[in-house]
Amino acid sequence: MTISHNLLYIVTIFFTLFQLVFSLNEQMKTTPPLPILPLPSYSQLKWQQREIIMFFHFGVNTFTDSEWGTGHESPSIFNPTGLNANQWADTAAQAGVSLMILTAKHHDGFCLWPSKYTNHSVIGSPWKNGHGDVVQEFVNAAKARGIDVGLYLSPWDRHDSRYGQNKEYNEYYLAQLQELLNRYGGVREIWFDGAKGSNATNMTYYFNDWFSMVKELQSTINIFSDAGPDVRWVGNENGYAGDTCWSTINATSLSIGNASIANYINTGDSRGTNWIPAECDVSIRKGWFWHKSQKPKKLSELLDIYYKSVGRNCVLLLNVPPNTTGLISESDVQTLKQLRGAINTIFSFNLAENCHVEVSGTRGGKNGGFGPENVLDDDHLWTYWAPNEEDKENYWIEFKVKSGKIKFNVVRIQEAIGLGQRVKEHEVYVDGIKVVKETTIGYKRLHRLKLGIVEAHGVRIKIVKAKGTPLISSVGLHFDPFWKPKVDVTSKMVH
Ligand code: FUL
Repeated sequence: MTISHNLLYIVTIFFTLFQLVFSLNEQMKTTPPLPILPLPSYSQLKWQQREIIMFFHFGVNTFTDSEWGTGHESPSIFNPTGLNANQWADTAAQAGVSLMILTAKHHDGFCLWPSKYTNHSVIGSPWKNGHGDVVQEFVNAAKARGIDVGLYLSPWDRHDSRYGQNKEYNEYYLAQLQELLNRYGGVREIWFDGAKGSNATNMTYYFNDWFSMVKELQSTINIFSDAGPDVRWVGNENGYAGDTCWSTINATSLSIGNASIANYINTGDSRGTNWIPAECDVSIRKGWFWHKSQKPKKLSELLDIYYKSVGRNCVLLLNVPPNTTGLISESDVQTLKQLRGAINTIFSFNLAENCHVEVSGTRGGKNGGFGPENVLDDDHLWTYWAPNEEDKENYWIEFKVKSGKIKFNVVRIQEAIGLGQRVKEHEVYVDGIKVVKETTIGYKRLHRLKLGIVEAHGVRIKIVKAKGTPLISSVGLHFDPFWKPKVDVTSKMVH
């Protein structure tokens, strides 16, 4: 071989190697950014995506027209002659609900299942001659429709004589927890409230024992209480989360059942080290139990609740109480149908899809896998726009209408919370005019524009402050025909 042959040989090898490295580089995607702790657990992420959960308050109160039973009710008054849990589950399915929670026992102590540890239950009722089990029927109906179940077992018990004696009552309560969590298959949420009898303020609930037992028996369950450990209370029963709402809190210093924590849990804590997102419990009627004299809330009220719960990074726990027949009243069924219909009307169409999307920058450049196209796909968790870290505090994403204008009044923004909740401050501009200046985003933030309906060429979302790089998983521009702002100042907008 001559020298020139050798040279040619070496050049060819170099060229092939170069091509190989180049093509590998082409295929290689940029890595996702590091998470910002704390993170949600697998079960908390599933819970968050449910958006609406249905609550069923049912028991002796249904028959005595009361909210808090005394504990002295005779089981013989519990007689829901037409009870049909399939109708409850059909109502839930129709409302797009994937989890339904039942009051297995409320403060009156009456058990909707035949507990081995008390006679104060369905055993003593004429319903099915004492052979009925509401919890079982509830579970069967839900499972048949692919709906998950949750249970509420009231710690406060106004019937049982052991209440007030710490050891005896905690043993009784734990025994019932074991019955419920062993007997009825998978339970996805368990609901504990901290209420106590005024005559038994010394009663101590052994929450640590209860929580450990629950986790031992049900691996994918979420435990709800004022302060978690998995889901926290939102601090009120109107269904309203704070305008600022972090999924994080510092839980260790919080005591369950103490009203003084209401404000803290309403907004959460940007510096919280525990991921414990909030659930907004509210009833479709005034009371939690069914009362002949009460009617369901209006659609506009329920939509307001939806925007202030789901639209503020929370899950809505909507109570729909069965009546004395054992059915969900037709007026409630119709109201829920309207609510689901309205939510679908508003959110099934995203006007941002008619727009070009521009951004301040993208992690890993155009082909890195973190481009703005990710905010318009169906994955609201694991595909997201990640801005370029260099653009610190000047992150923006803009939607420009391809032709003409878009008409909308709702802006939806979602963070990729699988990597932590990050955004502290954000703003929305419509054709250059600031229309929203708010704080947190979280899993889902919905802004109904105070201006009312706007017609615009472009919308820009600015992330003003965040813990690290913000990760935006979805954006929507929607039209809500049901919403009428109090003052319509559309005419004041300058285009
Ligand atoms: C509270 C209870 O006192 C109410 O009766 C209702 O069950 C509500 C959901 O929780 O703690």
